[in-house]
Amino acid sequence: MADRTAVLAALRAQHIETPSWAYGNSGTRFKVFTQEGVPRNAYEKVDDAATVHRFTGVAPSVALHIPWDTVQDYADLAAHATGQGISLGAINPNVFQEDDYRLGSVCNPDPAVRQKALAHLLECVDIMDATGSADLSLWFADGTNYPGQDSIRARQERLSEALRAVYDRLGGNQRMLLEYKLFEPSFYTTDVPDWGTSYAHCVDLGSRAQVLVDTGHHAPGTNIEFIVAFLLHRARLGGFHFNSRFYADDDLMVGAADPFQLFRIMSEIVLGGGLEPANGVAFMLDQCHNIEPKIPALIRSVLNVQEATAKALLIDADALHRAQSEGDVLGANAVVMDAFNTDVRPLLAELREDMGIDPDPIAAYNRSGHFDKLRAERTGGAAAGWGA
Ligand code: PSV
Ligand code: MN
Ligand code: MN
Repeated sequence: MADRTAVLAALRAQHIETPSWAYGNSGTRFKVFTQEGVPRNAYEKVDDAATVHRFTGVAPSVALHIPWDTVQDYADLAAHATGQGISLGAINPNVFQEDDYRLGSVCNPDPAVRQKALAHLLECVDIMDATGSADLSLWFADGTNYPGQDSIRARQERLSEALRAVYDRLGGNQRMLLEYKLFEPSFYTTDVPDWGTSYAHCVDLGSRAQVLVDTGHHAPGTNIEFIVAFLLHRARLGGFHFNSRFYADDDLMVGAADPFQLFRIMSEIVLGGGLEPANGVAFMLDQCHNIEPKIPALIRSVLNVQEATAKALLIDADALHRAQSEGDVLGANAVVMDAFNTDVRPLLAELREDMGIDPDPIAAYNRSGHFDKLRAERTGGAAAGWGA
């Protein structure tokens, strides 16, 4: 059996970062739904992330999206976060929401547009210097809609050039995470469509360029845990954007659509040493809560990651290795399934009591009256950016 004390210690040490944009109003291209009590600015988004941390104990940082979270003084925002018991996490530049980016950002055929996009990416590294953030999290909407629209090869050259300029600007302890996405908003080609493209660019750049796996960015049926195992083995797994999907980039709560897939991913992480802080795997959420209340949805999501991690930690690694080396197919599979089928809720309740927080974070949040306070205080909440 896995050592109980070690399992509890690993769970206590795990950090799950929430995204600022999940706290604001959001929707689909059909409708942005407004909710009561949502944050009106970056400071209030930080406050909500701190609330999620207070009730879960394992979500001590919040990712920012620039310019959605633009403030006058980023060091002041970082100090505000510290005062709330959390820190500012990954910085996510936005090079997809201006008319200039119709044909792309850093891959655009127009050098002036490429220059504008690059300037924004570099500005985001300046922001990282002020916030103390370690990770620049890059997602490009770049691609084409029609065969012949642009040269696939030329676009790769332009991408390399921009990434190199940004990489060379990073400070010694800063990293670049390069996210891939199969399609959308481009439907014919996407300039970073898959982990292989991201990996190749990262290898060209250097060890501080790492692949970011957004779980919603794959074709249906993709074996995401294989990608995770491969990247971890090659020391190129920078982190995750967790969410779940039924069809495409649904950005629903992680673990809601396929808890078994989340467990399989976390199993590869645990077995490959990816929970060790030294390996630098960032566990981040990238979700939108269009129809459900946001803070409890984020608490639920953090708990879902934690439950999958706990089950993965319960895998009896010795028994698994023994079965694997003996070629015992059914035995090896049974070890993994035993862990998945374990109810870890009592273990996690015990962990939370040890940490001095309520064993049932959602019930505790609902009892706290916090939402009534937000509803009364905050009027005219901000859109996350997606619907702005
Ligand atoms: C768009 O697909 C996206 O969901 C990417 O996953 C980014 O990480 C996120 O938006 C924030 O820019
Ligand atoms: Mn993402
Ligand atoms: Mn996405």
